[in-house]
Amino acid sequence: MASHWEEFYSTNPQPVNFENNCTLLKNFCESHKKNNQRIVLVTSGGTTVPLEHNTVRFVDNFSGGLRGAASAEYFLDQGYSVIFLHRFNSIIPFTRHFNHLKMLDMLVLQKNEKNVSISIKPDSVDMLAPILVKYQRAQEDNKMLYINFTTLSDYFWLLRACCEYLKDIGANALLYLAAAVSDFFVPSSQMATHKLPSDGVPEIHLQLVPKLLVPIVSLWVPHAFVVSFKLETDESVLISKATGAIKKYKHKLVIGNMLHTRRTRVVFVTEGSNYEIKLTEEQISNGVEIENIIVKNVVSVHTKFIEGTF
Ligand code: 9Z3
Repeated sequence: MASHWEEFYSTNPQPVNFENNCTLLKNFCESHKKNNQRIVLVTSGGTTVPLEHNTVRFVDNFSGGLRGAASAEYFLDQGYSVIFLHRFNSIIPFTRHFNHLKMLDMLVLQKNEKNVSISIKPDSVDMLAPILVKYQRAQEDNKMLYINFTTLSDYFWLLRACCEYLKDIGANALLYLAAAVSDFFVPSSQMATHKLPSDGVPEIHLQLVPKLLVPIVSLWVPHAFVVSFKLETDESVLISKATGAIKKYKHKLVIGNMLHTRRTRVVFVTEGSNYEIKLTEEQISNGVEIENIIVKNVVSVHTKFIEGTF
């Protein structure tokens, strides 16, 4: 009998552009494997679950993608190559510093009868320059691959493809699963073809999404270091749920966070122990991002894992 996750793949078609993304992933992993380079897969942003095949309505998962985008930058700082598997139009590394109108506010337009030119305001150069340096270095050294998804099904297909190419990287591969993945979905066979009529209360039957951590850890990348995130809104269940995930899926580390305090506090949960990372008032006022500390801690345990001491 096909497992729950196998059935998901057999009933949900590949996303458009899938083959092209596989080629990008293959080339990226092969080129970094040659240099014995560590590669991190950062997943980021929320998945959508369509309610209609011709989708007008969908159920979205909470996540703007800041955790993933900031972490991807800090992994680059730590020398990792990064596959950034993110929700289309969510927050992405580098440009996150100039979201919305900020970028336009940094520009000056000069115009005369003959020419139009654009330059950066002198007081913005100090902010832009170090980010531009990092971005350009990552581009030149081919250190960051951007792949995007929208629906839960896109995410499933692309995550499995990432694992297929990361398998050869062995213990140098790190999976950092920060995306907010829906727990419920409408199976393709039960989904309405057209926009749900609004002349009555719709009956929508959601089913449980298969847990991909099962095949990830046991089949797809059995030698990689796998870190998942756990999001809760009830503090009293955070540690027990995170510990439960470690026991159930047998991966190495769960990072627990609460919806309203996720920017300043997380809990690292491993088998048999847990510890908290909390920003101090001073760190917060100095603009320290918790992802910087999370990534340093994750890199340190990944190193131990590679050395066989974790
Ligand atoms: C997280 O817990 C992330 O830290 C956040 C980041 C989504 C809270 P933002 O994008 O937020 O920076 O605003 N991600 C995992 C969420 C999730 O769906 N986890 C599943 C669960 O909790 C397990 S994989 O059951």
